[in-house]
Amino acid sequence: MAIDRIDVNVTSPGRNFVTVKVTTSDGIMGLGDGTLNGRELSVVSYLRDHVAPTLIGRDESQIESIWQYLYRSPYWRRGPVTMSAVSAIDMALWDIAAKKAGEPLYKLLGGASRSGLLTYAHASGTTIEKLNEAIHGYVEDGFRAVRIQAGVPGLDQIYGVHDAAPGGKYEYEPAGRATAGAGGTTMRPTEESWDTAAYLRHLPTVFAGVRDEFGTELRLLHDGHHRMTPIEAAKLAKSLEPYDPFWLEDCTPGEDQAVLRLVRQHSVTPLAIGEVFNSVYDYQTLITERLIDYVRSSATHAGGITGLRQIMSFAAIYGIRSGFHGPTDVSPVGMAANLHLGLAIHNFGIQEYMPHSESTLSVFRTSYRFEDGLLHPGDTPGLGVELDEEAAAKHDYQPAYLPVNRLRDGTVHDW
Ligand code: EZ4
Ligand code: CO
Repeated sequence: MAIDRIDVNVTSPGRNFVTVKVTTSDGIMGLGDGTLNGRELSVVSYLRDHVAPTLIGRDESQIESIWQYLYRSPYWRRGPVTMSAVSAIDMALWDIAAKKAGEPLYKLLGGASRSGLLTYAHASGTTIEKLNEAIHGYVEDGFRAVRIQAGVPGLDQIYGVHDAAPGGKYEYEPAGRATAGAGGTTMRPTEESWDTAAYLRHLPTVFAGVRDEFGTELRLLHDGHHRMTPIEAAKLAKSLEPYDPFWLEDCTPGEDQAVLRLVRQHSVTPLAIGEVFNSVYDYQTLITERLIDYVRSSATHAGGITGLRQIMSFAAIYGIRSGFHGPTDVSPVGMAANLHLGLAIHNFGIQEYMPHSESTLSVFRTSYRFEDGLLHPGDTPGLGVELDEEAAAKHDYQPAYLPVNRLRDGTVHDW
């Protein structure tokens, strides 16, 4: 059989999503996620203009061969736009293969290595009290791990920090949507102010406040969002040690792999990096020198099931585990891909889970489930996600950008 059609769906139920639909000559349909937050339409063009025409008529069961073709044929290897497009096609082909086998995808990946996936939620609050309130909600829901982000006295809005609605959960979407300005103002990323010294002083007190309230058992994670210099990162990692963090994520911009040596020299706090990476080469130094403990990539940005499995096989040899990226900008299709792979691989660590909004879930119907702190991809053949195209068509694309971080002196800061 062969690939007959490739369609690209763009929808915006609360936030933007790019979904590929591959249809085979015998009428089987597979879905893949190619959502690249803030750069969605570049991936749409890449898929429609440069990928779809080259794949029509190919044998859809040759997943590895097609992956290698898409990786090598542009000449310009890697990069987030290319690899998000590769991810979308790869996921759709795996979805088709599993549907044809009549099995949930994880069974084609070697079968389940565990009964469910340890999962962490996002708790945040502008104050320690509000943060603790949010954590209580997640603990009551069964979560055994939470990522904690808190406001810093003297700083205004901080990336990833938002108080939960009363009685509700954290539904924070970091990408700001365009507001219709008079005469059609151009949408720009907002600029948020930042002060690393204040953050470094404050964060250990946040961890202390949470440990006081919840004791030692609950796993606590924290995301530094690439905001520190190497020595600042080392200082933070060291100062969090008494509170036994599960991990410190993105303490420095991950592309400068060698600086993690410095952080390692100073601290035993476990480190996680990789949500902005898109290939195994981005991890070469980090993995071979065991500079991280968890791989943060997602199937959506690291080349689909095939690309992410390649990274995890490499990591396995060095005893490094998964901590796949699962924010709301990874669509339910991408989330399902993460879950199937996570259930199958031996070096699974933890899965991030930021549940999608009701609006998103009315467009994407999922079969994955959360029970007793664990996620499971479900047993529907394939990835187990359906796209309701009629519902999707009601949500037009809206430009939205992530904010940019600036130090108080106005310098653009990395994150
Ligand atoms: O900033 O997915 O760990 N999770 C994160 C996310 C990312 C967004 C970027 O699109 O850091 O909130
Ligand atoms: Co992150």
